[in-house]
Amino acid sequence: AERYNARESEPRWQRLWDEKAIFASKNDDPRPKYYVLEMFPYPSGRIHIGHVRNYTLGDVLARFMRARGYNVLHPMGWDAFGLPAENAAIERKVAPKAWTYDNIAAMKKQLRSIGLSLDWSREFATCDPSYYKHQQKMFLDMLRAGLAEREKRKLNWDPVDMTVLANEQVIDGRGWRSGAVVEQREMSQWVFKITKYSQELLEALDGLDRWPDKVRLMQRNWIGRSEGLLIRFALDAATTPAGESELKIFTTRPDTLFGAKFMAISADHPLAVAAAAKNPKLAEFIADIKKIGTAQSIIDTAEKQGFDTGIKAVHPFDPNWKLPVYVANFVLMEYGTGAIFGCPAHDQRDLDFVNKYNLGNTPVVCPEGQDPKTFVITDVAYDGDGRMINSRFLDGMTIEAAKEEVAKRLESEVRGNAPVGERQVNFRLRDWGISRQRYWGCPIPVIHCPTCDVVPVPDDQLPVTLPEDVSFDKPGNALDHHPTWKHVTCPKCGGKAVRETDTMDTFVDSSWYFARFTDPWNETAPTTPAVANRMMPVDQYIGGVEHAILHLLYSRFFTRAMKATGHIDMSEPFAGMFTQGMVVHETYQTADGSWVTPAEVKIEVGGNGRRAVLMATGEDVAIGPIEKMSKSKKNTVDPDDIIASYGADVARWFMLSDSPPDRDVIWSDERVQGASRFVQRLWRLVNESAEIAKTADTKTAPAVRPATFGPDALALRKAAHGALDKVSSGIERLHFNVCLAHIREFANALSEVLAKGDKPASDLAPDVSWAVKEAATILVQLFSPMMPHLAEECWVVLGQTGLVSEADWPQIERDLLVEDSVTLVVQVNGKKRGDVTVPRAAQNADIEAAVLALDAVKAALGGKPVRKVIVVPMRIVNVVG
Ligand code: ANZ
Ligand code: ZN
Repeated sequence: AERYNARESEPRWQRLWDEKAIFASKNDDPRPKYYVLEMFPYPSGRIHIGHVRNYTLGDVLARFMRARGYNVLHPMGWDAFGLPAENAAIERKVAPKAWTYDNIAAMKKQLRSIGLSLDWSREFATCDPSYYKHQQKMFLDMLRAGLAEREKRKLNWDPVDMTVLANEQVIDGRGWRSGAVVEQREMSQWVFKITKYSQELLEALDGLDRWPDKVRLMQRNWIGRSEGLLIRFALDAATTPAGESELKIFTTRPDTLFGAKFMAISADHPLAVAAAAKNPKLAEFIADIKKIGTAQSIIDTAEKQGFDTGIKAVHPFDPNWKLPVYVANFVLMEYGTGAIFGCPAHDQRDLDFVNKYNLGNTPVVCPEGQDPKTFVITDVAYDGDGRMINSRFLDGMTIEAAKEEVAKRLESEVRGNAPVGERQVNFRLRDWGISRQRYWGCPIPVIHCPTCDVVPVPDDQLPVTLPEDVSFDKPGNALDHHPTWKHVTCPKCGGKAVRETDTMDTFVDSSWYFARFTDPWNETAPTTPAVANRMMPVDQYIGGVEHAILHLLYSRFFTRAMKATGHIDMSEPFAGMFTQGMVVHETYQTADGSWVTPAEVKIEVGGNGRRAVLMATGEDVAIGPIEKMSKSKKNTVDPDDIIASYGADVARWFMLSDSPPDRDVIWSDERVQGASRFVQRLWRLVNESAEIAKTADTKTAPAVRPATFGPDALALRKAAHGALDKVSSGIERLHFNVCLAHIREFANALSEVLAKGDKPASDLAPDVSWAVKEAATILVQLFSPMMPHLAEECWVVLGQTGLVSEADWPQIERDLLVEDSVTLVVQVNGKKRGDVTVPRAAQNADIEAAVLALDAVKAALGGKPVRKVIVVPMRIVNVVG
């Protein structure tokens, strides 16, 4: 046969699949559904190799489940709002809309070239008014249901992108996109009340047993539930500004109360503000520490600093015990009550603090086996288990018992009508601020009226569409600068009013697109609940671990909000979640330090290992570490180039074969070439098999299955059905690299049969010819999810009708999976001496003979005669001497 020509074949099959629309799924299909979804792309302009991996993983599963008889839903769309479109408008003077849709067209063409089994009939972009119209409707539903609110709060302001960011979007104190140091500003904004579901979002994680543990753990930590005690400390009147009389703190360690050395409050705490009003030095200190920002990570790493306000707090168990109140840079206003008591012996931050200000420490928990008299803390706080010491009535108790005792006593102690202590559960999770001061996003459908305040846009006036005649001459929000767009009449009173010019965080767009895919044709509602309830949840969602918190948590919340407002009847959108690894590559750097792309470099393998040479000049380049592909290090490969030189199937096969899907895969040209050679090998193998099968059909063997199979045919059939079994269960578990190894092994077994002796193929026994055709057919079906184009071409060669993409998955003949031989344990006088492997059908006499011939048995008998041999079928042989 001629070489397989992917460049000619791949587009041809892609066109045919398209014309026949074989991947379109129907909502009234009576078969069980299976919903496979990969995180939809942002239309940046080009597909990168990470996308190819992501979509290939999903495609293998989709094709497999389709062959298994499921009504597979495998849609694709575009996460199309966002800042880059505005940046393009500023830099290149193209309209964000035109830029976005051009990119979509280009990327769609690229996606098609990968041969994905996608249902394009459901495609949409989140910037389509026909999509965001429903998002606006749901916003209004959520407003009515109390799940959306307007709130004034201190916000993270990104001074470069000129927008507010959610806490989740601030990484190490910087904007997740711009990298600029984030500032704090007090502003009004719209929030989604995700905290109403804190407990539920946490608990339901237990049921998501097809999610990676690490993702569930990250969500758990993000939600951050802690059980503790709220304690009202009285303030010593003589030292306290007028109007203030107590300080409320939140602690998870009430057991450590007798180790308290100081109190600390946030710079934003009202008591700090009151004290600063009378103390300019304190005011100056507060202004200073506010400069570093209040992001958690900054606070965790910054040096602990405090300022003694002079105020004293009274210990709740001892009216004569006064504790100094500091303003400290490591206490956050946003958590708990914005105030703490510090117990330095058992909290590292507190210890660093007292060591700096010479406040001392008293250990109150002593580790088991340690003498309390010699137990001292110097630089390292002890946060482990132990017994209470130096703690009056708590002494000798466990931590748990002491916590309980303190809680009980303070709960029942009343000061001024209220208990001094109160048990409380706190969550780190904050409500989701969704207002963005940006043009290219979904408009928030409300109107601000000077008389009526906030007025929702009436349903029949949706969508509120974005104006297209916008200018980006000034920084900030182009919607706000638009001459006419925001000026409207109030729907309630008819007076002059203005539209909300903030748009929604683009994470809102991606929080429900999976539900929209179930019926994107519905013009009047976001979903058709009966359809959404049948097609959801997504059975297998696949995407990067970078979305483990934000996108996945928002989607879980939004699905609950849709449930509360009647758009769907379930809480969890993703039954199965898979986080794929990245595609990584070596880096190359010339002597002058500039990065060069893999395409410019030739790798030479010689005696001294691998060497990289710049092809243009012949100069040596340094091989740097393997890193995530990035533009800055130029270590990227372009999917278009790969597909043009090797074909999509090779790229798919390589990425599936080289490492488990959840790990990083190292892109290597050498190994891609290996995959390419394997494609040609399969092609030859199938062609040779087809030749034999032809002979079998027409000359020596009947087309029907032979009644019996000889040992050679049987061995091949066992290899085929064994591979079928292993690959089938492997795909279900996304163990693709293992599946590919089984396919290779099976291809080898088939090759060996074809290569046996130098007999012409027509001389193969009829049962063997029949088995060869069966094996080749199974082989093609096994690799068809991974290399669908090659598989279609091979399907034709094998004389099969229809498309392999539409064929049913082969039936496994289970009796072929039974092993031929059994291994029995051999004992002499009850003691194990070894084992013996015999044919499954062996008679006892044969087994006895085999056992007695074993050297280990002879040695154990030491020349003594054998009295008896007992065979326990399939398990043990005991020789009695
Ligand atoms: C006394 C104490 C003693 C504490 C001890 C810890 C160890 P989680 O588990 O994260 O909820 N804390 C409370 N509010 C805070 C705030 N706004 N900013 C900074 N820290 C704050 O942490 C609860 C613990 O974090 C609380 O328990 C409090 O310190 C501190 F040996 O109280 B603890
Ligand atoms: Zn009005």
